[in-house]
Amino acid sequence: MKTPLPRWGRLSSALLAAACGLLIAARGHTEEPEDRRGQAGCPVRLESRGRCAEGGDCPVQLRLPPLTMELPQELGRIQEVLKEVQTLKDIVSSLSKSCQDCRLQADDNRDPEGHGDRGDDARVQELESQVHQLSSELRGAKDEIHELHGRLEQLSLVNMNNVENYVDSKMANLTFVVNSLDGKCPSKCPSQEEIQSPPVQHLIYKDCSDYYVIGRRSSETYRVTPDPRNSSFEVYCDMETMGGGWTVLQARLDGSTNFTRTWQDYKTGFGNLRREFWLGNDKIHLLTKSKEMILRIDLEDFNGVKLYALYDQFYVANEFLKYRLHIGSYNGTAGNALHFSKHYNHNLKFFTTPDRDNDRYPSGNCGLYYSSGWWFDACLSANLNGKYYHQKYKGVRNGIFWGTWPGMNQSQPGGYKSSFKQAKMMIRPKHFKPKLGSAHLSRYSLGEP
Ligand SMILES: *[C@@H]1O[C@H](CO)[C@@H](O)[C@H](O)[C@H]1NC(C)=O
Ligand SMILES: *[C@@H]1O[C@H](CO)[C@@H](O)[C@H](O)[C@H]1NC(C)=O
Ligand SMILES: *[C@@H]1O[C@H](CO)[C@@H](O)[C@H](O)[C@H]1NC(C)=O
Ligand SMILES: *[C@@H]1O[C@H](CO)[C@@H](O)[C@H](O)[C@H]1NC(C)=O
Ligand SMILES: *[C@@H]1O[C@H](CO)[C@@H](O)[C@H](O)[C@H]1NC(C)=O
Ligand SMILES: [Ca+2]
Repeated sequence: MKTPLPRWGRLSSALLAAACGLLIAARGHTEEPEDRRGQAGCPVRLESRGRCAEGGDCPVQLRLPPLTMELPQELGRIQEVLKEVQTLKDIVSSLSKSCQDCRLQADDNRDPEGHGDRGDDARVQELESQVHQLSSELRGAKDEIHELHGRLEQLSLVNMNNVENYVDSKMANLTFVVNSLDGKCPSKCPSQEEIQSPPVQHLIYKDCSDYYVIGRRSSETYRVTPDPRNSSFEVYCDMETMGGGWTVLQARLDGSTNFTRTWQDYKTGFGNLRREFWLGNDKIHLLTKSKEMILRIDLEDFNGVKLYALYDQFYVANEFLKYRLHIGSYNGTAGNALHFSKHYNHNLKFFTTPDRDNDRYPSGNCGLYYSSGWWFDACLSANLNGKYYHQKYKGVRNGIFWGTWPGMNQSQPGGYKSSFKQAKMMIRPKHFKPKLGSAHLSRYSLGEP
């Protein structure tokens, strides 16, 4: 005999969603953060289903929670890195050859002492061997990844980022070595022009704090190069808040920029750096990779209340890892809405946009429902990219939202939702020390030993 399975697909997803408390996006009136207290994660469930046969035998369904694992697919990236190493090695050997050619020329029309040239030659060989060593270290990194592959159960995203950073720092070092080789050739070498070598970067401002350090104190746009292998780009620097040196990632102040955008828009950034904008996930990734960063969020509501949140660590992974968010511990006055509770936690979540669903809500797209790109959970206790409302509003809570704001918890389901006048996200190196009161620096002690 055959038990019919009517509408199981739909029924099961509804049950699963209910069991996991994931109905937030589907039902506007259940979206308050505190509605979720007391619910554990989605456990393994055994439940009866369908009509019981005579004699009490009932069909039973075993449900396992979905399992998601991050596989170290940077393996593909490593191949690219090794290719890049080969290219760099080729550059080194052609540079080395051109230096030798050039030395012969130089011997013809210069003083016979020529110690410098011999020194350069030795230097080239030394650098070449360094390059070889580095490339074998890169192979070591590859092995390391293979080993990590074998220990998947212990693998967290943070580990992967460490490996990525390790490889990246080796690459940066290698690039640096090759760049310095570029300046070692005797100056009259004619073939030097033909050699395609990376430009030597003399002054690199990785983020706003580097401009602060050289004495720039006005809040405006500056050009930064967080990673010398990528092109530089403009950022807005806040040189006033809490000592200054902040690179602004996001700003809302008047609703002039639409934040309901595609994955591609959030990737490259949009808006006006002097008003409202999203800097762009690729740039945010490079900035947070170049130095250990802290995050500051400033918020102001329409009653003039201004509060802030500080996170002592902030890292956004690359596009391959879906710009996963990593935040450290909280301090501040606005409350820890990015990590509100076990079930409302934006930390370690992927980026989701209306056209790219990477959230933890199984039956829909939080980005579509809440009209923005964000590191959605299932779905949110904070969303600074929501719509800009000029006053309180009703309906779906798709405005700029910070769940720990004073009075936020009192709003009734279906009632008015509060809105924000200003929001700003910015980062600064963790070990940055603002110079407080630099007046004494201009005083020199003259005459005293
Ligand atoms: C490159 O690596 C070598 C050895 O690992 C180290 O001594 C050197 O300081 C590094 N250079 C840069 C620019 O990081
Ligand atoms: C913002 O952009 C979205 C998607 O293009 C569009 O549907 C929406 O109407 C826009 N909102 C405003 C206020 O222009
Ligand atoms: C940096 O370079 C990588 C690889 O070429 C590219 O995918 C990425 O978009 C670049 N990032 C920026 C901010 O230009
Ligand atoms: C939070 O910040 C304040 C002000 O900077 C500081 O005094 C305090 O020690 C910080 N608390 C923690 C837990 O870091
Ligand atoms: C809202 O939160 C505040 C402080 O977090 C608390 O004192 C108050 O009782 C809460 N109100 C409701 C209705 O839960
Ligand atoms: Ca989803």
